[in-house]
Amino acid sequence: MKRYVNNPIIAREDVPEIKPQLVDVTSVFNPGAIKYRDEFLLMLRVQNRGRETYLLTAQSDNGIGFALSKTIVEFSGLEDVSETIYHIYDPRLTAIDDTYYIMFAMDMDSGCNLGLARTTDFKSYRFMGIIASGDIRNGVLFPEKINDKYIRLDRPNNKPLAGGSTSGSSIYLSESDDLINWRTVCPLMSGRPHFWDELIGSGPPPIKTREGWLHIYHGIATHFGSTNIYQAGVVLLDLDNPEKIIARGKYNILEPREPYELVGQVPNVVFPSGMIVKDLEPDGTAKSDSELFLYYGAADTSVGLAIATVSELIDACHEGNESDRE
Ligand code: BMA
Repeated sequence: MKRYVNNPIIAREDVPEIKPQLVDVTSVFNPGAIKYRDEFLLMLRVQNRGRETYLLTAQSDNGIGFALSKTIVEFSGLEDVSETIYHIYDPRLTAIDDTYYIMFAMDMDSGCNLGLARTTDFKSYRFMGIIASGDIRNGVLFPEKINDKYIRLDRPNNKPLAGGSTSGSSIYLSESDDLINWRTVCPLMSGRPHFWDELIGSGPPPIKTREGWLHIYHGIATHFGSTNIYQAGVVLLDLDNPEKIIARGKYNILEPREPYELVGQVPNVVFPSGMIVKDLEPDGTAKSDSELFLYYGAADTSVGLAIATVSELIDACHEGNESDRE
């Protein structure tokens, strides 16, 4: 993908002062993204110097210059959760009809759970519940039901990382009738040991194209002595049966190269979390010649924008697997 020339598009200095929580903040990264009333909308993860996490929205008419809201996102209904919630972060946004769903990670004593909330106006937000517990994150909801079921991808954490934390080596597909109770259908794809995506997790929710569901995920190379390297890659899933992988790119499509990706709170990280396709067919399918904006966290410190066309990313799914198309 091509980086926007004036990256990062949002940095800590752009976060408005909201006293007492957000004053001279540390970082802003890993945004969810969605088109809302013809505008580009991001939901940003902001961290203050107490290492507390807050979510803020930002809006733009061109997807590049964003105005950040002066109000912190608050979810009604969270007060019903009896356990302490330390952080809510890495929101992924999905529109289904006129409702916008936000799926996020929740750090709690019981582990990292997956939570779901909804809004219709990006002013008031309703927490709907904890939809997976144990140790799981990177939950992303598909923008429509398939075979009458809601579908999500998620990533249980089970592999130890150098440094003591854990991460996952497989993305799973789950289904639900009501968005609250979910059933694991199958493991969808696994990390590829020794290569760029040894551990993996979903990025933004998949988008519908004529050729399949186009999905960007992150891959972590863990075999370098000093650091893990977070990169982005692509996979194409069957439209009617997303358990079926049509093609998975052999190469990453974005990797840490620029100083703001190489240096920061967590070095060597590009973490794709939001994606907006500019032009859609009347039925909501992405036009293949449309530009696609990918928003990503850079070094857990700022927000980068990378751009490609839909067809370039579909080609990238086949790259290195040329026999796929014969
Ligand atoms: C992942 C998550 C992300 C973070 C990334 C890089 O495990 O915690 O929120 O951006 O690590 O530190």
